[in-house]
Amino acid sequence: MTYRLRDAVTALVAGTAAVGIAGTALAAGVGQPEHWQIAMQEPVTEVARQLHSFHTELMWIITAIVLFVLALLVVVAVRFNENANPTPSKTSHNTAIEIAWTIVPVLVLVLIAIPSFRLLRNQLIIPKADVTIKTTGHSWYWEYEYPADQGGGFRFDSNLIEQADLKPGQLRLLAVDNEVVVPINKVVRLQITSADVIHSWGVPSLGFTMDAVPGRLNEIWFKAEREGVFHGQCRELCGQRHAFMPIAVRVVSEAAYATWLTEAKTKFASTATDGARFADARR
Ligand SMILES: [Cu+2]
Repeated sequence: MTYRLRDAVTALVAGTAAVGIAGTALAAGVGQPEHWQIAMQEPVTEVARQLHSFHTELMWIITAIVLFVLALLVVVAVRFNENANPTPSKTSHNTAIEIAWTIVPVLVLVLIAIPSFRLLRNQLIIPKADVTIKTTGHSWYWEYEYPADQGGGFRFDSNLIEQADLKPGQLRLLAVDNEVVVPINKVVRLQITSADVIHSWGVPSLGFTMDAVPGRLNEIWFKAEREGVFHGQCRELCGQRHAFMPIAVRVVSEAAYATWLTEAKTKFASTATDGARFADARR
């Protein structure tokens, strides 16, 4: 019994220490997972930072509750076992305690709800967008469309690079042939839908995940504060190749974005004929 108790306490202390560290030093991976990572990937948007601090706050609350319950269990085991307390009390009700153990959890939930709803509001209320992009989930790849009125007017597919074709530096199962390119420090509104089953577009460093549902247009937004490539994956179990439809967002300077737009217009399919295409499809 004693060694089990000691193990439990050791595990709890280690867990608590990990939680503390996870909030700061071991936040690992910029835009990608890393070996032995125990914390979330580094945030590159305000919302992702808020998500992380909310996560850390919750871990402290959970840890306090676990330690409190553990302390109660220890008291019960030590003071009220058969040897220490041969004649048990026949008490079955205590109004004061019953009121307390109803109200205290309610207060804890309210305490959690306030920052939670604040975060949801920040995620769901989309600020005025500088760039709008639409993505469509397909089984099993992502399609991106840059509307003509945003300086785009093209669309392309973003497919996984198979392991045999990886170049040095490209990540297995995360690298794609065509990355979504967005400018740094600009509000990007991403419209998300699906052409077949439910997928989900999510990039941990950006702090967003959103379902891609056929027949529905969902929206998220992000304002990336750092240049680089940020990886994500489909986050809805969507079928056989669910694990093979990664997401790669490349954040670049405004000048580089303008250059990329010009190149992309010649490289990718134009959306100018979409009206005719869909009319054809309906016939
Ligand atoms: Cu999917």
